[in-house]
Amino acid sequence: MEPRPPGADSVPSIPKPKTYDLVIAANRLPVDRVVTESGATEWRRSPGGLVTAMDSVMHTQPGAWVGWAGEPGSPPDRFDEDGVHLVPVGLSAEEVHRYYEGFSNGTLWPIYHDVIVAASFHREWWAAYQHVNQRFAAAVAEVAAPGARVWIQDYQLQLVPAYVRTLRPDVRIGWFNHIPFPPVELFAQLPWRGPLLEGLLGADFLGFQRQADARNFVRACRQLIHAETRAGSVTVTDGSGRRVRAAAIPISVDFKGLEALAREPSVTARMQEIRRSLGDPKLLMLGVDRLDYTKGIRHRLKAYQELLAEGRLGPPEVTLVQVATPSRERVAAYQHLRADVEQTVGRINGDLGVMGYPAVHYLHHSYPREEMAALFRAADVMLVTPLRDGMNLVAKEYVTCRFDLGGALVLSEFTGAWHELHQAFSCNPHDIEGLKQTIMRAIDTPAPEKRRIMRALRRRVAEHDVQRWAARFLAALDAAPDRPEHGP
Ligand code: ADQ
Repeated sequence: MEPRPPGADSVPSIPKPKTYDLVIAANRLPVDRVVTESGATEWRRSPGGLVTAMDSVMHTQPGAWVGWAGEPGSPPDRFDEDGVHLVPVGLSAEEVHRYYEGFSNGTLWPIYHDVIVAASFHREWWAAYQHVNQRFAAAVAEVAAPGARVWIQDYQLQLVPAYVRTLRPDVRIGWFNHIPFPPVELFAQLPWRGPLLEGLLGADFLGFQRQADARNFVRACRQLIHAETRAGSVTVTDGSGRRVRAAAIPISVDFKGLEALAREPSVTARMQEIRRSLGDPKLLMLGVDRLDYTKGIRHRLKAYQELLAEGRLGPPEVTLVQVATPSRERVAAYQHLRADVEQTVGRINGDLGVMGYPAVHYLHHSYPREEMAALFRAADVMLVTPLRDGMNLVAKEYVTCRFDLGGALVLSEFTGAWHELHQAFSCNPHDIEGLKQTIMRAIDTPAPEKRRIMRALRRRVAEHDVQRWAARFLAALDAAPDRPEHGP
């Protein structure tokens, strides 16, 4: 036996990174970097449904979250925040342009939303998408404990499931699509349709907002890569016989938390102040959206404009508040949309406003949750009119805040939310005449009937909240693995 070198026992080993039984991967980390008044940098939790949902599953077991910190350049070191281990993934400015603004939001987003605007195809965007997805997968592989559950989010990371499987065949991989999955006729336009499907098939379980989305995915696998499929599952084409499950698990909101916030006396006071500051209108209508061409803001404004022009509605009795959160401001289609919406608002106010009472109050800001809750409570009619939307959480947030059973929800048939909230005042936003009639019906329906509708809508959201969504997803992921050596 070789003599051991002196001091061998005391040679320090390089510490391995800590690993976690649950790893989330999402395009963004759940925090934003803020610079305080003293010039110090700190991280603040970005409030959002996904963060709340993950709180509910991470309080029993510590988890890690892999994502981009939101600014180009080298990433900050890993750190812990509110009991979650955050693993920043770095993106160069060029990658932000090609992977995020380009492939994710200029190629995939339009194709997955019915090509409301034309999609752009660029090979260098696709190359960047692949590289960035590989980097996310490497970060996941490094922090996942043996046999961990890995939950990948959304359309920006569709190749991550297969990359992770190659690096870490021991982990269990789930992916959830927050946006629609398009019909095969549209998906087939993508020059990289095969690799995208193969990327997703690296998962054990794929979750979608609607059954129709899961069906579209299964059909795309059958028609475009000739995979063997059954209702709700696809057999991968690598000859292993492994089956991947695909099912609908619709996302929701934190019903209890948001309702408690809406009941706060400060929110009630703010709600009254909002109505007063708008001149105490008899009827307040509200739209709240990211400024995105999928949200049907132009169609909504057109219907409203015609109702005003026909004298069926008008200020000072009636007003519309349209809150439009700034979004993807470096993408051309979003710049055009903003210019168009702002011009239309200007025209409506110029033609149809009265002194001191604009017909539309347009706000291009992001607001804290308290302000949103106050706005929802103040609104007599909530207009949710997307042309296509995976779910639309605004619809669910509105009914959550209406514990008084007041208000009326106008909801587009083309949202995932409509499949759960079909008692709402349904509309097809492409049909401007029909949309006008629906708005008038939402206004004119007697209060007792509106209360009955609101009670039914609230019951649905209360029973299917975001905590239940996360628990259902993870239960489906645990049940999913279907390896030939273990499976039937
Ligand atoms: P989004 O397209 O961003 O999400 P949505 O579901 O409506 O759409 O969620 C927007 C969120 O931002 C809501 O929580 C809303 O309250 C908030 N918000 C909007 N405007 C705001 C403002 N001015 N200030 C502060 N907050 C504001 C994607 C899909 C959706 C899917 C979600 C979740 O496109 O279809 O419902 O993911 O899966």
